[in-house]
Amino acid sequence: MGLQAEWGKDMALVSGMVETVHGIPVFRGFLDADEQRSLLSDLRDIARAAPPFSPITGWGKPMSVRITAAGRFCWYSDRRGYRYIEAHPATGQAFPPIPALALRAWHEFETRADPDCCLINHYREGARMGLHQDRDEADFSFPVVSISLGDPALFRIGGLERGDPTRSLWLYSGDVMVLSGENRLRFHGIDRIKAGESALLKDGGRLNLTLRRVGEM
Ligand code: MD3
Ligand code: FE
Repeated sequence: MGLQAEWGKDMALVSGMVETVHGIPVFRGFLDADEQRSLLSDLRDIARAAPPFSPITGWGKPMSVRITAAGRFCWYSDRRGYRYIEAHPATGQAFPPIPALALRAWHEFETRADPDCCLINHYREGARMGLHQDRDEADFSFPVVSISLGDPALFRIGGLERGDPTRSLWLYSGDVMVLSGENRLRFHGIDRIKAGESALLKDGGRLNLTLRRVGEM
């Protein structure tokens, strides 16, 4: 996991690939194939205990993305509006613990505290996520760490206002993106999924994990 440094005679070669968009680092292949399979197996257990659901938007329409979570908090929406919840809407149970591999990824970027939410978004073919800001968390000084698994997704990122110009990039299985500082409040969304590209998920599609701190310290 992470960036491999190879020490030569008088220099360090960094073999991990880092791209930036708007100054946001995207760590390509941060999780190798074995790590992706291992994380996926943890996510299957989580989905059994806390079945994914489609939140209902303020307009009364179900979202195309299915959501569940690990950790204390899960994002939720119904006709009354959106909020973070601490019990699964169907089972009434607390959400399962955050997978160790996801925690390890977070700790490569943030050591002040553990995340208290690992939101799990499941995109099937045709699913998308409209442009939005994530601003219902208590402390924006904590980053959001995103992990992509499965089929590629066309990610769009803009500025601090909805109408600001946007840029797009593809996120691939194993990629990790870190949103911190001024980037934490940028508008962003997922325009589409390129189905059938990755064999990681048995039925295809994409999973995205976002590690965050929702509550107060
Ligand atoms: C940029 N998820 O769950 S992850 C979300 O791929 C969400 O499922 C998308 O947006 C997905 O809220 C994008 C990357 C991401 C997450 C949070 C951000 C980008 C962000 C917060 C601020 C700016
Ligand atoms: Fe978001």
